[in-house]
Amino acid sequence: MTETLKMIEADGSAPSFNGALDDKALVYCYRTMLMVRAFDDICMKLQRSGRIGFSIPNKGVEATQVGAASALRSTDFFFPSYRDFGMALHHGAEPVEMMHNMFGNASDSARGRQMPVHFSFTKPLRFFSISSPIGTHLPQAVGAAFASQAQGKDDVSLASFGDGGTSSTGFHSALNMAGVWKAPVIFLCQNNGWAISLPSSGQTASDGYAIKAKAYGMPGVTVDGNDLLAVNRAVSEAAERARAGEGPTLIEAFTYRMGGHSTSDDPTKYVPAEELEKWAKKDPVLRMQRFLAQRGLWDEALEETLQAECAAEVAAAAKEAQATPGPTLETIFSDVYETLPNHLRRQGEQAFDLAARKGDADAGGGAFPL
Ligand SMILES: Cc1ncc(C[n+]2csc(CCOP(=O)(O)OP(=O)(O)O)c2C)c(N)n1
Ligand SMILES: [Mg+2]
Repeated sequence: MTETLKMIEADGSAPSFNGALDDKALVYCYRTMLMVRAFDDICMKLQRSGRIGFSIPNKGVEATQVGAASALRSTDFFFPSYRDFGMALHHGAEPVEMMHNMFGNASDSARGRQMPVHFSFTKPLRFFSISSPIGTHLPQAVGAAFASQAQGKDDVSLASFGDGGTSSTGFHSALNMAGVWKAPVIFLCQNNGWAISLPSSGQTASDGYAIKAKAYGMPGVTVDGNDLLAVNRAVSEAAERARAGEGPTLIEAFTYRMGGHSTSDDPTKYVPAEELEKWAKKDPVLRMQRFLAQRGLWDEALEETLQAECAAEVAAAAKEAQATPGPTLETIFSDVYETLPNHLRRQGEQAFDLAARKGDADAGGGAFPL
C-alpha cells in the first residue's frame, strides 16, 4: 500500500502542486463546491417545507466529488453514487435540470418515475442514472469500460460509491471482472466514515478498503478526500493508466459526511459530537479556499460574488422547477412499450377513469422562496 496522497497543507500551501489545473480551472472547481453547498441548503429548505420529498446532503465530501470530476473528460462515463451532485454540476449539468428531478415534474428526464436525487444526464454527458440499490452501478461501469476497450476508444469509466458500497455483491463482481479484463475503470470508494448509521468499524474487518484491490489484481491507493488537488491527482493517474491499457485502479478517498445520511435521517442520534467537530476543522471548502488565497486567487469579494451567484442560480432553478407541472398520468406508460400490452392498457383506462372522476391529490401550497 502506498502512503495516503495529500497536497494541500493546513496553511493552504501545496508545494507538490504541479499546475495540473490552471488558475481558471481551480476557481471553477471552487465555484462548483460552493454550488453544491447552495444546492444542499435550498434542498433542505424545500424538503423541510414539504415541497420535495427527499434529498441527500453533500456537505463534507465536495472535494472528492469535484476533484474526481476535474480529472476526467466530459466524454468519460460516470456511474455516480447518490452523493455526487458536484460531479454532474462540474461537467455542466444545469441546476434547473437537477431541480426538475428533485420535484419529479414533467421536465424531469425520468418523468417523475425516480426518487429525488436520482438524476441522469446522458445527453450530451455520460452521467448515468443514480441507482438506489447500493453497488448495482459498479458492474455497469465495468461493462461501459469494457465496451470502450473493445471499440478501441480511450474513454474511461468512473464508478463512485461509499464505504458501505464495498459490502455489496456488485463491488466484488465488478472488481473481479475489471481485473480479469483489465477494463479502463476507476473505482472511487468515498470512505466518509458512515453507511447511514453504521461506522466503518462495522463494515469490514480489512485494514481499510484500498487493500481489497490486491485480491482483484489491481493497484489500491489512498488519498485525502478533503484535498481537491490530491483527489484530482489520484484520479488523473488512474485515468492515465486506464487509457494506456493498464487496467483498473481502486482509490479510497478519506472524507467525512458532515450532515445526515439523507433529509430523513437524524445523525445526532448516532454521530459523536466530537467526531463532527474534528472533521469540521478539515472542511474541504475551507481547505481549497486557503489554497486559492495563497495563490492570490481568492479574497472576500470573490467569496461574496460566488456565493451570491450560486444561491441565486439554485433559487431560480427551484422556482422554475416548482412552477413546472407534474407529469400527466398518461406518461406512466410513455417510453416503456412500443405497443402497450392489453392488461396494462386496461389498468391504465381504469386509472385514468378514476382520476377523471375523483381528480388528483392536492399539491402543497406556497411558492418559493420560502
Ligand atoms: C442493496 C441495498 N442495501 C441497502 C440499502 C439501504 N441503504 C441506502 S444508503 C445505504 C448506506 C450506504 O453507505 P455508503 O455506501 O457508505 O454511502 P454514503 O451514504 O455514506 O455516501 C444503505 C445501507 C440499499 N439502498 N441498497
Ligand atoms: Mg459512507
